[in-house]
Amino acid sequence: MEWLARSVRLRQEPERLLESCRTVVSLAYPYPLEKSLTKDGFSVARYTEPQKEDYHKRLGKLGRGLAKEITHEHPGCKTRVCVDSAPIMERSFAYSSGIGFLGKNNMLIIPGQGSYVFLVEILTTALISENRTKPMADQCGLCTKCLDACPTGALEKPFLVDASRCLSYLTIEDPSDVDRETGKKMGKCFFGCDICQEVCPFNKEGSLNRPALPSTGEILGMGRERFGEVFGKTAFGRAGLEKMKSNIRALGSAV
Ligand code: B12
Ligand code: SF4
Ligand code: SF4
Repeated sequence: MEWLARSVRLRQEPERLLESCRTVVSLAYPYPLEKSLTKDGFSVARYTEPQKEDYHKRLGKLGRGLAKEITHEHPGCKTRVCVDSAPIMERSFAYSSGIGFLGKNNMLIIPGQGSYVFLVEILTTALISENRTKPMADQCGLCTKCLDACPTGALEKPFLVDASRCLSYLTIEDPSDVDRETGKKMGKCFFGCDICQEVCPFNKEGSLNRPALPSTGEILGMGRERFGEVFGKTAFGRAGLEKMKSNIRALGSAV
């Protein structure tokens, strides 16, 4: 992920994304605790919400609706909406805006809500200064559950994720196949990883899992056209059919 290192400065300077930017409005949008399962009991990360359109598009639309309200209140101002789509450090801005604290698992955690939230920013040239809250103090205390539970050791130490070992990177972003050793660490989940959030006491327990996906066998048998029909508009569309198939093959359990 060299692109990440190359854009660190840009990520901290929103005025490079929107000239004369004076305010960053940070928003968090929750997604369900429920885990989506395949008919044969395998799972995917919760953020994927496979019944819905990819969150980048969905939340982009919502964000642009809010941006219009800002323009209405501050005529002539410019706005830009970012949802995981622009080089901006979303968690840092969310933290600075006081909507949550950063957990040792690197996630933005909102006490009472947890970390299963997407982050969205509205950059604007308008100066909006009402209701500014202070950054929230760390609430992890002595807990190290996420560090202890990470199956690959990607969570090397508090606040540091080594992307090259993170199952989320390996099963979504990395174009190469997941090796069998890593596959064994994936448990039942073949797309993304929620382990360092599942163990976190700030995320409520007891959600029902729902069988919302075709079986792994059916996915393995899909052609491009069928994949497009079933998953084309979802978060899986970005990774593509071949990556999903390769992840399924890598699972430690016999599929
Ligand atoms: C690249 C990326 C990844 C890479 C991570 C690479 C890396 N090492 O950061 C990979 C593919 C591994 C990944 C995985 C996941 N990601 Co991701 N990812 C991003 C992305 C696009 C950029 C992150 C980035 O800039 N990283 C660089 C580092 C330097 O910055 P950082 O992540 O913000 O983390 C730093 C801060 O926490 C920082 N810090 C900053 N200020 C402060 C202040 C204090 C006081 C402290 C203590 C710390 C602190 O310490 C960290 C440095 O190590 C963001 C969207 C965005 N544009 O920000 C989404 C984003 C961070 N991901 C998100 C999600 C949901 C995930 C997954 C949960 C997906 C999944 N279920 O599989 C996992 C979780 C892994 C984990 N534990 O972090 C959400 C997080 C929402 C939230 N509640 O925090 C984001 C914000 C996308 C979104 N718009 O919703 N992701
Ligand atoms: S998402 Fe999974 S692999 Fe990545 S840091 Fe968290 S527990 Fe470790
Ligand atoms: S599991 Fe514990 S240490 Fe990790 S983020 Fe949650 S409260 Fe913090």
